[in-house]
Amino acid sequence: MDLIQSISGRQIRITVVGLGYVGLPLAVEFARNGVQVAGYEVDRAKLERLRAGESYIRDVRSEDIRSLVMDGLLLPTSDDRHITLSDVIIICVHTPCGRDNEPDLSFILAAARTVASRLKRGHLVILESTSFPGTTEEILQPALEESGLRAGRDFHLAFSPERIDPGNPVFNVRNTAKLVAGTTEEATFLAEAVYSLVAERVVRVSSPRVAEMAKLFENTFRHVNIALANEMAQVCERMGIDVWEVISAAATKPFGFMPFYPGPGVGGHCIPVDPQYLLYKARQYGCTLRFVELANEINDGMPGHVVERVRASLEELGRDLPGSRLLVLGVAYKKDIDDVRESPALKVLELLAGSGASVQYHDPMVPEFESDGLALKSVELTPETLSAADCVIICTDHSSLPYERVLEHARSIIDTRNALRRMEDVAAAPPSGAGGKGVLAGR
Ligand code: SAJ
Repeated sequence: MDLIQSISGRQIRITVVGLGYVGLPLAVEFARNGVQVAGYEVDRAKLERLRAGESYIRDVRSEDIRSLVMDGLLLPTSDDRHITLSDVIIICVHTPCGRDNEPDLSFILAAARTVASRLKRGHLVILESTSFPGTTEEILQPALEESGLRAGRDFHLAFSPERIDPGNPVFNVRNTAKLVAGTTEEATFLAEAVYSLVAERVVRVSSPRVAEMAKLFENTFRHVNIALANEMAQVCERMGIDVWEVISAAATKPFGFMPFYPGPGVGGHCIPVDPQYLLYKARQYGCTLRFVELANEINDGMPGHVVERVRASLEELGRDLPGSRLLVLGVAYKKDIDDVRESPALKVLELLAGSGASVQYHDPMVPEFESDGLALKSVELTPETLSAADCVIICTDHSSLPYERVLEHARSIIDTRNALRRMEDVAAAPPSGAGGKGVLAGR
């Protein structure tokens, strides 16, 4: 049976390389659709948890892991021989930024070396990791061809950008359109057939470079528009206009507008990172992306702006930053998740601690963290903890935070996410902010 028939008949075996926030949901979705999946992962702690039937990704249920592992449809492994036994290999390793905000492709290259060592004729290899245009054909392909096999002749190679949105209760692997592009027509066709097993809509594009660029454009679009919202917040603050009301008013326009919101900065493994991959490649072609450079400047400057708002708020209490007692609420990079990667809240804490303040944090989803020499544990959010703080700074608007209690006991609040206003009926809240407690929303 040839590969396309095996795919259509779900008779294929897939190895997903990398079981992080992208690879694990993808592996589970294929396994739930009756495909035998080997989840190749070098992190032994992750493998042990999966073998114990435990998920470490909030969007993946442990009961699904348990049943799929028990049914033999999902095999967590560090044995790369499973790659040879597979028909399709999907690489889902992360692509962070290294020094000087430059792309770090070391994880792709390590995965490529592993796959190349086990590559066989007829394999379909798909890269999902976000990277700059040309990565699939100029970086991954040569690394795989170290095997002596040639893409297009001996094995098939394609790119399909991941579109996982951690914590999104609506969009998932199944209902999010999947872009695919192979280095050959056949590779595109095969990749389309593979993803058709798990995604309702698969969209072919003409080349891996188009798919790579589309992904970067998606996230650069967010980065730039978040920066615009952050800049609007600063202008509205100076003009005494409520930026949150402005945005919700503008969002009543059913076309030609898409709301983005100010915050303490931009975190996560996508939005602050992906545009740097694009900028890096653009510069190699002798051009730049001023919007990305400006968005970097604005978004990276937001933690410092929050600190200035804290300083101003303390002044109203006759206090100064050195020696003040500050409490940050929420350190995850966005609401209702437990991930602190690139979180602006950590930068706010570092800056506040560096200014001589005594800092604490409470985050129900992040029991402790260590970042740039700052190691803290989440404190209990008691009335005493709140009233002991000279200022409370809401950096992440987790749904589970007790905002009523914060309003009741905090002496001063900087609400960078407008969480309090959303908590109260906006119609009843005074435009200056909820409760008149010096709540500086939208900073
Ligand atoms: N943020 C703002 N204002 C906004 C939106 C986001 O300050 O209006 C901040 C968030 O607080 C966070 C950062 O930006 O710190 C990133 O937020 P995000 O909502 O973009 O969340 P991510 O990083 O998980 O982005 C993912 C991305 N998914 C993929 O890359 C596959 C992105 O493409 C999605 O568009 C995004 O989720 C989403 O739509 O939520």
